[in-house]
Amino acid sequence: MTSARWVLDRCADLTRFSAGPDHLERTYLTPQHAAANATVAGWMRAAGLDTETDAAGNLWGRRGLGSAAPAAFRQKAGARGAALVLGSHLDTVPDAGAFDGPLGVVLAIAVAERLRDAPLPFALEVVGFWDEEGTRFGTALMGSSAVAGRWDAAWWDRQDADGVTVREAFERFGLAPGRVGEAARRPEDLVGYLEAHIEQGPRLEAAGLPLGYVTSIAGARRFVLTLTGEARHAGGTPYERRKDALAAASEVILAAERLAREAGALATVGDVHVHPGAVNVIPGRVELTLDVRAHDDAGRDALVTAIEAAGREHCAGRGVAFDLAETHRAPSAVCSDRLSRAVSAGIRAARRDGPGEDAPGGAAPGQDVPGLWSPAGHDAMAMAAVTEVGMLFIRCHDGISHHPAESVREDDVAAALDAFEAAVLAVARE
Ligand code: HGY
Ligand code: MN
Ligand code: MN
Ligand code: MN
Repeated sequence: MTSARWVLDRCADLTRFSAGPDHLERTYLTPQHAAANATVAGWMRAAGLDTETDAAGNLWGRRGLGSAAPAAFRQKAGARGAALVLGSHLDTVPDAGAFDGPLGVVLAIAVAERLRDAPLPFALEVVGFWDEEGTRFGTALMGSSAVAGRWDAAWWDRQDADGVTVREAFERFGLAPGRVGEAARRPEDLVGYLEAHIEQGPRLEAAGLPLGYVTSIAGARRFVLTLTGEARHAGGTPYERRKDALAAASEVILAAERLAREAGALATVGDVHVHPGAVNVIPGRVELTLDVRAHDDAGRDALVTAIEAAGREHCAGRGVAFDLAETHRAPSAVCSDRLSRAVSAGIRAARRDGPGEDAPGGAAPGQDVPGLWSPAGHDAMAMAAVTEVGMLFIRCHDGISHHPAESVREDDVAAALDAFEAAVLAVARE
């Protein structure tokens, strides 16, 4: 259970926990969540970890300081044994690939097994977060936000497509909403958080590199735009009398794309619902989802403002009302220099060129190891609110992700295993 093949096979195993037989979709507080937790917990226990599900439904495997740890380590780790946490998420987007999230969790379990008898000056924990994607309830990072002590009470009333609220879903899953605060960790309990994840973009492949470290992570802002015109007869209504919500929406979508390109940022309309949706009725109302992200929060927020202004202008020109409701806002996060050094040292060790001599945990990040900005969001963004975070990026084929064709090379996963293990040891050497 410490090989790349084992890791890839477990990621394949997890694809059986899905809402449907013909596509992969595994979401928060569903039967698939419970089944995946049970299976992954078995792998964690086989790696010598004690397992538990926390008050937000996240799965944890924990190895205490262990009797092998010298007394000095106990002192350094503190009474409870401050923990280095390794992990990622177990939930998926609809029609997902097998590696976005699960690869980071399973790889962390394999590294815990490799380090099973290593005397570490901290407790080692592996976490499988839930609801990183926000697929079921339309807001994301709920599991890791609970751990970071950032649970938002407004989430309780969010509903899924069947009208089930987060509160009801908690209760049906066997969790007590009133106890969600018990999932929160204190900064003093944590040595840091390390996450291995596929890049979900083409840069490592274009550079011919298997691994990189992450410098910072873009925080997305997400909205539901509601455009309200008038449903009318598709034949009897002349154009000058129309208030076509879908025609207005098409102008808003293209304006968002144009403004994002000009800003060097990203805006995506991922879902559109048209009412009433009949072929012979002019669309009276359209709902669009909008995801906006940029290299920094100021750039992102400026783009949101510009898209909103363009949306209001296009809609006004067609007599269509424009409404924008924010559903998610994640702060961009910066990976710490300390943990980026550890990840960089790990990448060097995996290349067999060993950590640099000049600084603990290896040469400064970026000297000979690629540091990449992540336009994709990760649980590390939420965890950055409570501890230092570092990320290891793994090349993925053609940058494909959020798609069934998502794939990674076995040799890259082998390198990632070596790098992640070496990164943990670099933190231990500090
Ligand atoms: O949307 C994202 O960036 C991440 O995959 N949740
Ligand atoms: Mn994702
Ligand atoms: Mn992910
Ligand atoms: Mn839909």
